[in-house]
Amino acid sequence: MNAPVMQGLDTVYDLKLGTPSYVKNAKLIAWVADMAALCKPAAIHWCDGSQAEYDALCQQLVEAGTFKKLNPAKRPGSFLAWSDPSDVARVEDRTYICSAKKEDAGSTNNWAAPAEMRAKLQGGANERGLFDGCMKGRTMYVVPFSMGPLGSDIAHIGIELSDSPYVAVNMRIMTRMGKAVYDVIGVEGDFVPCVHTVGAPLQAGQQDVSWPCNKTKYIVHYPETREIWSYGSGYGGNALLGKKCFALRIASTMGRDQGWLAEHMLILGVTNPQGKKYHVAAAFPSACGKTNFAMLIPPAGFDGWKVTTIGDDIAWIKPQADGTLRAINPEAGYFGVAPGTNTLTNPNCMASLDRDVIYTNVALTDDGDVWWEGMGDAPAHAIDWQGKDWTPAIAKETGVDGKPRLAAHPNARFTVAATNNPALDSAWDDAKGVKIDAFLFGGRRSTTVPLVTEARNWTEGVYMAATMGSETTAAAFGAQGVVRRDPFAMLPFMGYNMSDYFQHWLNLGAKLSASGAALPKIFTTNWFRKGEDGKFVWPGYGENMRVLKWMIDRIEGQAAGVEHILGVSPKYEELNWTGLNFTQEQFTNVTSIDKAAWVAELKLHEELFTQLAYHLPAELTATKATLEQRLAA
Ligand code: SAT
Ligand code: MN
Repeated sequence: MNAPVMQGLDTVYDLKLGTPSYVKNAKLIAWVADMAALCKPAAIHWCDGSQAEYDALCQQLVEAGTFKKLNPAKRPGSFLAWSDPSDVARVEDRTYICSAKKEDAGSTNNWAAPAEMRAKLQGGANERGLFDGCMKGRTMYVVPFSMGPLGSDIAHIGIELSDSPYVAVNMRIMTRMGKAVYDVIGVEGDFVPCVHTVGAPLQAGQQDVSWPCNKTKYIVHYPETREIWSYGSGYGGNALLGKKCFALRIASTMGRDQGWLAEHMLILGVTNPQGKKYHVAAAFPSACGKTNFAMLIPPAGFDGWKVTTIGDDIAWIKPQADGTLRAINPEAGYFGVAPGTNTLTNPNCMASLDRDVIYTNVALTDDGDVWWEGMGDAPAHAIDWQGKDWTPAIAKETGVDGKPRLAAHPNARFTVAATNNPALDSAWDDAKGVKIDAFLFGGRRSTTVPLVTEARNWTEGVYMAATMGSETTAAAFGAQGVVRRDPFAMLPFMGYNMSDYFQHWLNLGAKLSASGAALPKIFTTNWFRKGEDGKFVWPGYGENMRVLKWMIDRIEGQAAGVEHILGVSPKYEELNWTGLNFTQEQFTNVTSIDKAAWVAELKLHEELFTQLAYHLPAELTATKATLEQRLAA
């Protein structure tokens, strides 16, 4: 198996696989040989996940010009990468769910027939595939990773083949990556195969660019065979295939088939002064403050309260025999949005970013440090994320639409290990996961949606999550600030038919209540209502603790709330206002329900339901009818 001679389309190809002796998985070895034959890399590197390997790859990235080593006195162990200006976010219009049947991908996903897509990517009778020879002149990294604590019943294994050393080092931070994974899969164990290429083969003697990528991009998922194929992008969610591709799109289909949930949710622990601990899983669309909420520091007036992070982006949740739901964070690091992060909005995050960080698309200061908009005082001079001189004056002169030119891309990111987080929960790596007490769904809405609402029951909670809307952000290519429906904050990450997913949630609720267990409560929040001056009314960030505490009071039966058309919201006096000057009038501003706006909102729900008509659960249509009756009354 070790020295196959591979017949490519245009050359005879001879490459030693160099499989390490500790790799014993037959399916893996055969697959790597097949993929090497297809992609034709110049070499294969089996990652062991060691610190020495990480350091060597970072050094290699520095030499290639992809990484700049930051000033070790300011940011020890840290690097900065600037991407190609065209490769800065997820590409939703290039993302495909290639299920055997189109209706199983559903109307919210791009679909192509698997055979057609395979011909395009791998090649067909008369067609040369995009992956054919795509890694020429490059090294193929074999990246073994566990999503979730190694060996946990809730965890799953993936192997990513990538020609990007940037991907290899990011994956080491974002997942449990390395040799130990081979022990978990042993000789016969299963894994999710993930193939990634930047799609920029190198000719002999050709000088490489610092961020290779291709104008053509394909982010492809085959749910039935649980495979991921990614072509042409080196960036985040397009290239770190453990994250959205596996942990959400592929895992959601595994969850559908096996009875569990893969969700775009943070998981936090909140401990009251008496030492009682609760766990909340919360879904927000990308770039809506999930990382901030997961690392929240309780404000004045909350002495003795503690918030700890289990995860900041993704939750895998499995029902247990006793009717409870237990959740793990499948990731091991954070790939967070830098702009807007500072010592006021997220002190724990800023502390996490002191050392051993990979920054992407932030600005480089003259003293070898990083800067981004919203970090604090602007430097007198910096090099922006596109490598150009930047000063506050230049930014003003060269800005567009009266807005200064940005030093950091609005979707600039940091990659950092969870273990850097001072608020990391002691159970974050617990193989058993944590018990979920409440779910929270929050969109970004300038109007209409109140600060916090508790659903009356599981079905109404599923309805609220299913019809959630949010204004778009820089995390994906396309227009920003437009309201779009984002069911469960999963719209870009759903691996199957959205209506089947709603049904899966309803079924799970029914199954759990049949076992007699108390279901987790479901809440919706909106931190983003704006006043007539166009400014956010709710202060957000650490102050969100006030809302979190009310939710816990509800769990404990200690707050009556007020019932309204949508559910139950707090009375002004039910929130602890110590240390914050927030008037009854401001509170009304963020909690009021404008009937006319809700009549219009329900029309948008109707549009969504029309789009999702295939397999739409009858319970949701009935819930909508009930809401309409309440509105009309
Ligand atoms: O680029 S990622 O998909 O990894 C981050 C995000 O958009 O939430
Ligand atoms: Mn996310």
